[in-house]
Amino acid sequence: MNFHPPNAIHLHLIINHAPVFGELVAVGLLLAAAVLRSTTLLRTALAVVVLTALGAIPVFFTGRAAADAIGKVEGIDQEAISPHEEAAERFLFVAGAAGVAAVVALVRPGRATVAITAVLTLLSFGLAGWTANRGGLIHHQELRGAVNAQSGGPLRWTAPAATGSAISARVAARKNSGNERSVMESSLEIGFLRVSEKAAIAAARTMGYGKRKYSDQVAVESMREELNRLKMRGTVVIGEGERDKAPMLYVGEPLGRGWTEGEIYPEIDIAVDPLEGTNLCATGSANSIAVLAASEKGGLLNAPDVYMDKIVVGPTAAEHVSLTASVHENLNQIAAAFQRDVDELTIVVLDRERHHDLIAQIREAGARIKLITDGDLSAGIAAAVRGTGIHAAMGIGGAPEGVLTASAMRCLNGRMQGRLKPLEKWQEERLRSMGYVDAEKVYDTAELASGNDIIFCATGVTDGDLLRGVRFFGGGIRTSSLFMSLKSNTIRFVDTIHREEGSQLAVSFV
Ligand code: VTB
Repeated sequence: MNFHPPNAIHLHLIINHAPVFGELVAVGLLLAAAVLRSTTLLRTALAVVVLTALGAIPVFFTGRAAADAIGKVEGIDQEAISPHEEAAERFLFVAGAAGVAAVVALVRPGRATVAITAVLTLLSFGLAGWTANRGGLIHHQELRGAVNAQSGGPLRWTAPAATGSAISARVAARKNSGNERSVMESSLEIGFLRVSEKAAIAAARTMGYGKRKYSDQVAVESMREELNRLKMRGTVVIGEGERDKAPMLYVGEPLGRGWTEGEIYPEIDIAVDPLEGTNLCATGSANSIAVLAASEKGGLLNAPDVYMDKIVVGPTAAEHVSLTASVHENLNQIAAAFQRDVDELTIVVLDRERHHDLIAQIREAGARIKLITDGDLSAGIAAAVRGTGIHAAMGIGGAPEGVLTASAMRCLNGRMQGRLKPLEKWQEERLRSMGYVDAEKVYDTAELASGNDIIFCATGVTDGDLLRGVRFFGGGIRTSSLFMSLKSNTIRFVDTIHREEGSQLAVSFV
């Protein structure tokens, strides 16, 4: 069992009910004294009013410290804190006045002093209740997270904050500056964009070195570092391999600040390909990209690291293809969907020996072929975007990249179908050991990427069909990314200029 020393938030949560309770008792005693005409009860009531006013002071200070601590937790609804603080401030003022009046009434009992005390006490009671009500609107989960962030331990008890205070200037300051910044910072989505941008920049610095492993390694390191900065409890579901084989971004690796800072951050599954097309980057060839997809827990298939037979098309032909149909049939269907002849289609295929038959069939059907040395993921994305001149990607590539492609298809309304293909003996065994027994099963887009809240992000490393590569120039770097969110239904082509600190660089339109 862990013990964590109480911090300001703990203390505030523990004592914040006292003023409400004190005012309630005082009102009850005042009423009873009036009904029973009892001086003893009246003096007791006045003493309770004084004690309650005094008791409000520590609540005031712990409340202020708690507000400061919560303010450090990004993502919290700051809007909910300020009304609580303002209400608490008013309560403290009136409760203090009631306390002073009660002291006067105790020292010089008289109708007027008792009446003034009674009115102020009733008002205090109302304000205490209102303050508690406003405090209850501060989201408990976030409060819990703030406590964890402060003391490193979980807080089970989540009573609503009641009284607490801060001066108006602090409230105004938070309203004017803090809110906007924290909303910006809490945006996880934009954080993912930074991850792929940084990985792409790291890899691009090694372009043409002829060292594909090194290019991959720098992209992995950069991606991992940036992912660990994000406010999430992320878990890698598609990564660089199994734990014993990959030191970084291995399947199952926890990523993000949520693992140390508490439960307020969302649980997220992450699929990464820090450098898709390592050879392309190593040789300075087109279409290498840095990629990641994220979703709510369970939203991305944890695909085994084997091969996958794939067909990828965009929305135009999404309803017209099937991996179980022949190549001929699929091409005819795609052509019909695009309202053109088969010989006006361009199909991307990885230039591999295993595709000998596929290539022959496509040629026989009459479609044009773009053979690529690597990178069927970026080819798949290009196929789903009109204007790239690519109408489909077909053939056998990596299964993990298939999940990433499917994530992109979910965001672009495209379609991807895949069938797991063990090309080597160990892959067959691996599939069997993981429970994949149906060798013919065709996985559709939504089976590969089933999430409702999918983010897909790709940044060009080298120039490509869809994205420009990273460009370096004195004082800055420019990146080109595709950044999509299924939930917000947005597809963004993001052109970012990363200016070096102190750089006076003029921004160019192109
Ligand atoms: C590569 C790579 C692809 O699949 O081809 C790989 O370029 C597997 O194929 O982009 P090989 O083992 O024959 O190289 C991808 O990584 C993705 O599917």
